[in-house]
Amino acid sequence: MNGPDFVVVANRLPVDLVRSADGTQKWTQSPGGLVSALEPYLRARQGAWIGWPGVPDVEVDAFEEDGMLLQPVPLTSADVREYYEGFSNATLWPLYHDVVQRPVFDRAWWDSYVRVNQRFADQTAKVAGHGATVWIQDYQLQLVPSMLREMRPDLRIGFFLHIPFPPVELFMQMPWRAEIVRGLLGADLVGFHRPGGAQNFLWLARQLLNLDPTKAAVGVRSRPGWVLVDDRVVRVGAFPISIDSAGLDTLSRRPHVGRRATEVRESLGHPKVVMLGVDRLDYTKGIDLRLHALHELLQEGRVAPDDVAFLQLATPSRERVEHYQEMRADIERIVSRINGEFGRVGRPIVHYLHQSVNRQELAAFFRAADIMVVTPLRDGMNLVCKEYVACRHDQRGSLVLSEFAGAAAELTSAFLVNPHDLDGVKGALHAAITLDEAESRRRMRALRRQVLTHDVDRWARSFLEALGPPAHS
Ligand code: GDG
Repeated sequence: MNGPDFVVVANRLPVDLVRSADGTQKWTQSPGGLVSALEPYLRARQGAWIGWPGVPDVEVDAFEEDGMLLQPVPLTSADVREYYEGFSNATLWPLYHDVVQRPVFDRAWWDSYVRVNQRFADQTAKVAGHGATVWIQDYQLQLVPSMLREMRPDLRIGFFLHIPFPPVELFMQMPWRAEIVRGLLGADLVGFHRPGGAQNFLWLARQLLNLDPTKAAVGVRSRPGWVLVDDRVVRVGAFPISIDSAGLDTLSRRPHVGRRATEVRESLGHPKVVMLGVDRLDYTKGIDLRLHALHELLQEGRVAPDDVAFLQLATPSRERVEHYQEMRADIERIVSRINGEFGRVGRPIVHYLHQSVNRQELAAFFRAADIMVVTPLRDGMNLVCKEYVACRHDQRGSLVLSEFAGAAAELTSAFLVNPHDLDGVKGALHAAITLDEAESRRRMRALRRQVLTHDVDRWARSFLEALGPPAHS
């Protein structure tokens, strides 16, 4: 029998291996937008998902779940340290996010990145059926397309980058810049969130590899650029990702979510205005600067302490990477400063949760919030702002959104801010607080039109259509 016809390759499997204290292990679902978007394709075409199970130093066999083959790729503790925490999260992540932190260029980490990418490519080459479509995800696996093509020229290979692709001046700092561009060009289609990323990449193909890519402007889900590599056409396009908009809309309408939203507002002390931030605790997300903006508004008396509560959910993330430890301390310091100066007994201003909550609770937070504050210094897309909009079927609530999130290009009815401009952020928060209801509804209606008609299924469909039918059909 031929193997799977549609293969997703990602750093993580859609399930996590969890080990209990007694040594037993079990799989738990780690549902994310990507899994639900790709599930229909995985089911319709004998599908497989290749990825790391999330625990180092274990060998686990492939297994089937709901008609999909899950193929674990093992990582040792050293791989996790060097390939994942090192090269992926302390080199590529800061470099691609405009050098918000200084990227570390470590040769041993690069070697590990190459080795682990080869391991993913080897597993994929073994699993994929003849002529199958393989969709490789994200910055951890940028060398897999060319490694895989080398072994399996029969495959149709797509690659999608979930984080921003940086300006060329920044990318040029990378010691292994040509290797990465060559790695990506193993794909038939390389996808980015924004046309700018695609254009930067095409420019680098010329500059670093002496190729002759197209120069015309790349469209959104249309007019991809292309470049000829060894007589092969590689297309390069923009495919902005989204969320399961209808699913969240339905969840947010459930009575228990509404009741919980009311309870949350009560627990926050019934303020006039509830502000909300939801992020992985990451230095790109600008959590500290939104708190600084709030702090100054309180200091200046433009916002009264009794009128406002700020709920900040900061999900633990990459806790062993040093940059993340420093940033956590900074954020926690500003939270206590605000509460120390402006809180009262039983009534803090900032309610800070360093934990994750389930989807229903998150939907209740979205429904409870008058103002959603999303201020990343750089973000490939940012799904949280779209999730907030999808949950506001009551057409209430305002969104304050950084211009440097990919989503800003689509959510133009938000209060768009430059997160580096603290006065601008304060102005936008103040404007959102004092906005009249008719204008607020007008903006939310426009945001909902965009989010409900551009969902994650449209993203997956547009990418896979551009990638074309399986190579064997
Ligand atoms: C990368 C890119 C791009 C967060 N806390 C909880 C929770 N979340 C969910 C959110 C949202 C997701 O995590 C975060 O997605 P973002 O897009 O905001 O950010 P990254 O994790 O950095 O994602 C980004 C994305 O890839 C997709 O391409 O948009 O630019 O950086 O869905 O809701 N979910 C639950 N509990 C939590 O505590 N259930």
